[in-house]
Amino acid sequence: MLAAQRRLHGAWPSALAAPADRAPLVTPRFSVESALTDESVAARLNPYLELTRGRDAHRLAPTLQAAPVRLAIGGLVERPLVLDAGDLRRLAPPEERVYRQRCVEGWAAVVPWLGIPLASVLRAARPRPDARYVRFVSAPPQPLLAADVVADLLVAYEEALTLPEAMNELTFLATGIYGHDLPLQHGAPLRLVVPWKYAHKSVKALARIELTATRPATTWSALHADAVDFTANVDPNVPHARWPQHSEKLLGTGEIRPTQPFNGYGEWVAHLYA
Ligand SMILES: Nc1nc2c(c(=O)[nH]1)N[C@H]1C(S)=C(S)[C@@H](COP(=O)(O)O)O[C@H]1N2
Ligand SMILES: [Mo]
Repeated sequence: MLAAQRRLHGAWPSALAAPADRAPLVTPRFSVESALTDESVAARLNPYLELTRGRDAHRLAPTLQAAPVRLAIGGLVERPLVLDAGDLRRLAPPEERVYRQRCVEGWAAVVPWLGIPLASVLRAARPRPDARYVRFVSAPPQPLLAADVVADLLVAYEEALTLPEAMNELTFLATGIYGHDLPLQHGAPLRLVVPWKYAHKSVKALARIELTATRPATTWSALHADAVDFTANVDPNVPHARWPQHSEKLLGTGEIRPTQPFNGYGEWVAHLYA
């Protein structure tokens, strides 16, 4: 599996590709037991509330253009930053990470991301001692739709983590997927990936990060009366009103498998909640 992953995404033409076009580091300690989800399947079931109320963001992708990477980090930091792709590349070597993905609606996938740890960006901004939460805000590509359709869509999507969650080595900023830059429906040009949490925490088209002292409001809980709690850790033992959580269905193969606590990442994150 590992050797196959290495070959799969050898040279990576992407926003984060090193000048000499070196392959990204593969991060084997996070590798996953099951096969990658077929890319054509993963790229066709994409909740994206700024673009559509359906799951079909890929249909809109051809009519949209992703902005270049531009990430602002502010709030309770010593050093507010605005970073482009070159800045991110200088902060940390790009890595390829194969992560499990789990949506609260019950589907799961296994996806290879390219990016850098979020912690390297946060450290560069130097969080102040009073910072306790990290807020993430999207700036999606503007849909070229009729005004009455647009009125029903979100202008921006917001999520948040605690600072220790955001600093965890698993928390990832991705510019690429399956060996190329992110397509629009997966969150171009830059997205958050938090693999031990339900995927609504993983903000697409991430543009702004703000460190705060109090817990920020989040889009998912504002929209859904039956939303999971703020933490939104994948947990088979916490039932959900609408979707069973003890098992999950893999995209593509349709395999039903048991849901794992922390989506299988307890080794890295269980201590955060002990
Ligand atoms: N900006 C933004 N990010 C978002 C969403 C969204 O609506 N807008 N949906 C979330 C949800 S509910 C899921 S399941 C994942 C899906 O990511 P994927 O389409 O790359 O699989 O994106 C998350 N990130
Ligand atoms: Mo989701």
